[in-house]
Amino acid sequence: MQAINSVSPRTQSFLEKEERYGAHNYHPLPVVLSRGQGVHVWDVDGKRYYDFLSGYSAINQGHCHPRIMQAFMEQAQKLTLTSRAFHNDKLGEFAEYITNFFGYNKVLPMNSGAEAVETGLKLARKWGYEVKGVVPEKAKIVVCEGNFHGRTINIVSFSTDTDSRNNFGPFAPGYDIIPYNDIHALHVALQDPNVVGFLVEPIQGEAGVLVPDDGYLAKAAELCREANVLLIADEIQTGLARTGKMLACDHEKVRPDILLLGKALSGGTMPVSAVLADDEIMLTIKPGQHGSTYGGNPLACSVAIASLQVLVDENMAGNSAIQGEYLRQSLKALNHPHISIVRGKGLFNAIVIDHPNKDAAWDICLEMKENGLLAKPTHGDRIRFAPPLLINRSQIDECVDIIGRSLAKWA
Ligand code: IF1
Repeated sequence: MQAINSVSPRTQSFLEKEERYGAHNYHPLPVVLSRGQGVHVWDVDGKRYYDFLSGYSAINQGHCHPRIMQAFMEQAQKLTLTSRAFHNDKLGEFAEYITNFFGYNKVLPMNSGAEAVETGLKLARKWGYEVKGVVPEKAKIVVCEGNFHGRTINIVSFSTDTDSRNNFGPFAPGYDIIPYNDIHALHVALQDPNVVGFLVEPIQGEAGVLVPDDGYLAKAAELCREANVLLIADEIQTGLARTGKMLACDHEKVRPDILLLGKALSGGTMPVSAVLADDEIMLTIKPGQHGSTYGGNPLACSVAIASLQVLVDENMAGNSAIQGEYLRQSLKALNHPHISIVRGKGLFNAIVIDHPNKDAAWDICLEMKENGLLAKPTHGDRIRFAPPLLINRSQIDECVDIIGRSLAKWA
């Protein structure tokens, strides 16, 4: 069945310009957004939508949060970039704030998520050689099948997704890929004395919100500790209240040795990422050995402090837990024959569409767009539902109604 796909001439003109002049590295829904506030976005024709992607969880605090905007604007008028060749009056304040917030000795600020991941991997190797005493050039990092950690050549070197890798080789060595959610496989991999780190997403996002078994992360942390291997948690998507706790690791009281944050660290205003670790690890990197022009810039630092403070002051983790549970219950109550799975934690959720038409998930997303809700399919048959964390119960009711109506003709 073909979903309605009405696109105004105005929208069409934006689509054509992007298509003509922009690289074709994405396949977006045909909607052109020009405004956002809280849980809503508006397109160029003035139509309002619920945002159920939240910029891949960068907009946890909601679009254009007033306090984050205020921090952004105040700092933007004073000082935006010094480079790390000089000090600025915000970096120390941010470093103190975020290390106290998460309980680590030190922070290393970067920009994109991929840069935070690269930093974590470099730290693990340096620690491996200089503290653990691994033979030069032999360090190995264990990663999981179905991972998503970014798009650099090094990171796609250990991706298992064909699209991410195809014709981008040669790839970087030094990675051992094991199945996700498989403690035995981890146990076996950790027997190799050259392993310095285990890089893992507490919940796999790109894979379609794959929640591992209860206890997986805690057990993995224990095995890493026993093997003297660093647990590197990629909380770039799962962190910052998305799953109903400040960190997804908090569900199992796990404290990673290296914590990677990004996305919502800036409330969606600009790329801000951070790597947190204790001195034994962080101080292996000396002046001149790693960095970035924009990392730790005063604008990013001011925005990051506000973004974290808003999460706490508005109890977004608590709301994420409550509304997430309610959303999953309500989706299950739809009892739809083509929704085979509803899964997630907090407001990090996905449904799996079971339908003979392999474009069904895409067509359902087009239908939901017509009805005022934006979500994006992944891996063909999965649709992520991850609204901003300030969504309330009556808005969830409205959204589930939209989802139900959009699915109606597929029954
Ligand atoms: C794209 C997915 C989400 C991430 C984790 C690191 C990064 C990401 C766990 C890198 C980024 C993105 C990037 C975005 C699509 C997206 C995504 F579907 F591909 F998997 F969110 F679910 N670690 N995730 O999820 O962060 O360098 O992008 O700042 O279009 O590539 P980045």
